[in-house]
Amino acid sequence: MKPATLDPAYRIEEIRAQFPILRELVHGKPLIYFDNAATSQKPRRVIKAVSAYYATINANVHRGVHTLSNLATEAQEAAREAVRRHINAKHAHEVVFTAGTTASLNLAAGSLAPLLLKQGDEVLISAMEHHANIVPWQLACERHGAVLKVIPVTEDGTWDLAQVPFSARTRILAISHVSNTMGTINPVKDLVAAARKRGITTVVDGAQAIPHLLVDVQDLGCDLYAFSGHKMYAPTGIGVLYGREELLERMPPWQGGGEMIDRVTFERTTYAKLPFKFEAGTPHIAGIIGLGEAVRWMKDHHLEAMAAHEHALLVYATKELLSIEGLRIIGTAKEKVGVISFLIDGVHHYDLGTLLDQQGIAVRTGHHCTQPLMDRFGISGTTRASFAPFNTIDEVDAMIAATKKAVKMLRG
Ligand code: 7TS
Repeated sequence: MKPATLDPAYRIEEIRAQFPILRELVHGKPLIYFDNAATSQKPRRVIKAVSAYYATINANVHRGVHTLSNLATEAQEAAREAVRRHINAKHAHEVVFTAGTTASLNLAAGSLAPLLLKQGDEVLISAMEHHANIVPWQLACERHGAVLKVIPVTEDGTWDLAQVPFSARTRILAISHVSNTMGTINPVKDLVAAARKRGITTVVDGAQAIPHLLVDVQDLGCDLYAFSGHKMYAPTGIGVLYGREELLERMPPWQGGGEMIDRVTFERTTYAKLPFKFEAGTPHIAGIIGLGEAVRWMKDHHLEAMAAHEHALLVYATKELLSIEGLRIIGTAKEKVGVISFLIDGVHHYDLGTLLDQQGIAVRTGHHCTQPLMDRFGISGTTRASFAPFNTIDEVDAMIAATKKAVKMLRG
């Protein structure tokens, strides 16, 4: 039975035609790619934009007076403006390019800590954070004698809002918008508002939200918002740290080097204006241009329509998976993106992942860089399927059939 929620107006074949990788075979089978939360596939437009940069305007940016350098600079800054519009930042200089979410969060922690943290102060995160939103804060706390506090997670995989350990010493709140392991869409706006009332600086890890939700940083009200290009159809090695202008102005630079300075002497260096103060060295120009094109692609193909399609796949896959005896889903919140983590009695996730791969089906297995969340549920890992706009009901059916077959085999 196909679900009635699949929109017949959604032009899935047109979307699929834009992803060259979908023509690849894996173990002789057509690729079924359900590992989109790890990294998304790239539409042809993005691949073309990257190669066109190298083939026609490759030069360093913000440096030369020569034509190519000016063209590369224009293309880079047009991408910054595209990203600004996409997340509704007030100013383009509030968009800082980094190497990815991990780099953005390290920048945030590395720069905010000396500004805000003193002995005995507290940084508040949640129990569902990716390691990239745990370890940088741990390092910062260790350096400054601060303490890491954690918002607990309920059985269905949401924040326990009755137990948010705000205190008079909380200086920073760093939380994910969407859980990479469970797909939970968190009530970020409410928690950010509560934190800001207390004068707490707020940092949001948007790595898993940005591919699926229309993110409006002004509406969310957060101070900093981090994300990666490669999870939103852009190349690897490029990401963003959005920052509210007033805060970015106050934050000290994180890395030093070329292009982030105003004037250097051996006695004293003054820094460039935003965003360049935080962009030391030659940037990933091709990646930035690819990110700009990915943002335009998402707009042209209506992110909301794509997200609605992913949601229909989520509802269908959840129902079908639950028909497998002994299967348990980790993360059953009402508000979710198209991510399902599951466990099956008597079946190791690694074995299941390997057998699915033999059928051409790519899923992720393991702890998903959320070991404390695994500890919370008393498990070592899960199998995770994560959906994209090009996935189909037939592909979900193939995964269910392959899973049932694998379960039979593994249980003997
Ligand atoms: N934060 C979240 C919520 C993530 O999901 C990830 C990557 C990161 C931070 C780090 O992003 P990076 O681009 O700097 O690596 N998450 C995953 C995942 O779920 N499977 O592979 C990578």
